[in-house]
Amino acid sequence: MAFTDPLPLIPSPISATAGQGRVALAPTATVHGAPAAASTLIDAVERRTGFRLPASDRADDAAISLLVDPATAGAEGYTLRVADRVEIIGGDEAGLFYGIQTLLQLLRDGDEGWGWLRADVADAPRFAYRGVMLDVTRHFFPVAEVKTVIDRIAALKFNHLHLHLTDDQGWRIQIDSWPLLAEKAAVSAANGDEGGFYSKDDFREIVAYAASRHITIVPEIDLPGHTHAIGVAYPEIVEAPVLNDELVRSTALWGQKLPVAGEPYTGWGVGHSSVRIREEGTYDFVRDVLTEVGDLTPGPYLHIGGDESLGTSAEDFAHFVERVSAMVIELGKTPIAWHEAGAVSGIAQGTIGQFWGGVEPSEAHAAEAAQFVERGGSLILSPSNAVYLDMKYDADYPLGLAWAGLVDVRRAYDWEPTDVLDVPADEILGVEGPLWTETVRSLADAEQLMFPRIAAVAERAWTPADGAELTWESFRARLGAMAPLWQADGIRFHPTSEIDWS
Ligand code: TNX
Repeated sequence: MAFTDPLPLIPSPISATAGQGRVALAPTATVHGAPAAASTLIDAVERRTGFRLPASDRADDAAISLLVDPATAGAEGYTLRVADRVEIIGGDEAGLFYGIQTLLQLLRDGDEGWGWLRADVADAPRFAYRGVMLDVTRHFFPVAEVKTVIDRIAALKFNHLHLHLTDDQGWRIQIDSWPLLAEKAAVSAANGDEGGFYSKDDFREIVAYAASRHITIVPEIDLPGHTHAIGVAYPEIVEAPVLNDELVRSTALWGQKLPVAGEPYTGWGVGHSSVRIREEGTYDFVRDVLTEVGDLTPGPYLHIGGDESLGTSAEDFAHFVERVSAMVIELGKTPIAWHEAGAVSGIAQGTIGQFWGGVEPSEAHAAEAAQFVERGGSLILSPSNAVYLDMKYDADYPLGLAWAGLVDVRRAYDWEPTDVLDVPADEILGVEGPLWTETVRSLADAEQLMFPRIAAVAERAWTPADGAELTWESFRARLGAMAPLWQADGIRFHPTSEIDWS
């Protein structure tokens, strides 16, 4: 990039001033800081350059010093100065971690070898919740692949990973009190792909790995719809499939079989399944599942789904959502639900809504979302025609769906969170980009759909609305400059022609 260009940073910081040129990075440059932060930096530099910077316990003459000082920056904030020495001061440990991520984007290879671009940065996030959702049901991602996703999103300063753990096509988490879920309900996935599930130790490993990168895991048990797989293990918990016109039509369109009670479902249809709302046994099941998942999860949230319950009457849906949202509160967690659950007036106070309508929503969707705020909850924004990472980039793109529209990088970037719904700005907890995986059959597929659009989601979630670099032209230039970093990390991004990749 030319000298007058913005510093190649995504998400763009609150303030960033470029200096003249680079500071060389010698393999002997010492790093001083708490062990966790120092090794985050040392390991990442090694992955990029092949050399391992030495740690030092001497603060005064370290080439790179990593500090925490709450007086310098607020929660998750940091300052970073790259001059003859490098100094990062986090407002807390997360802030220091984000400062290190920024520094890594300033690490560039050139004729004179490796060096940092000189910069002076002061930064903090706009939203407390910056999320990505991974649908591990339609396609199952083993633990190692989830860790890779965690590394990739942490580098963009996301702090939540929402795991969509259950759906019609498969159940992905071991539940000791209902052992047949792992044994029978986990074997399938969409398209006849291989299933799988996380044992409790697997899940703990994911939670711990995420925590070491300042990411909170948000587990979702999707209820009362999206529950066909439960019936493969425990038929007494679910109703017979509801074969509505839309399902029959779309299933025929995709050339797939209709769901059959008790058999694994591998199609893409939605809205055909429901747990038995009026049976007490259903609530024993749900309580056991939520208790075990809650016990595995140190984070504050339990996502209870609530989307597309098309086979459930409005009264039954309300009955279920009231009881289950209250159950989550009793378990000491904060419920999150997809925005349809906002229609339920008795939903537990403080439930957080996840909005998936468009950036210019229908009145019905907007009203459902606004209800969460009326009842003391806040909102996570996932507008489907901007941040759904499973939408096609363009009509010819082989992966993805198009029901919410085509989402090119500009579409993913050009929207403002506070303009979507008529709610006070401080009721927006944050932004999340979901990756549904009906068309995804490998981590490589997932990466292509995520990257580069996920960078747009990251910037919308992090950078304040009045940020000087918050324009499409600036973003486009900065995004192009990510290519060498992403290539070095082995990210198989979609090299869309919208961007001039450097
Ligand atoms: C809608 S939007 C769903 C998912 C699908 C997705 C595909 C929402 C909360 N649910 O069940 O996987 O569309 O794009």
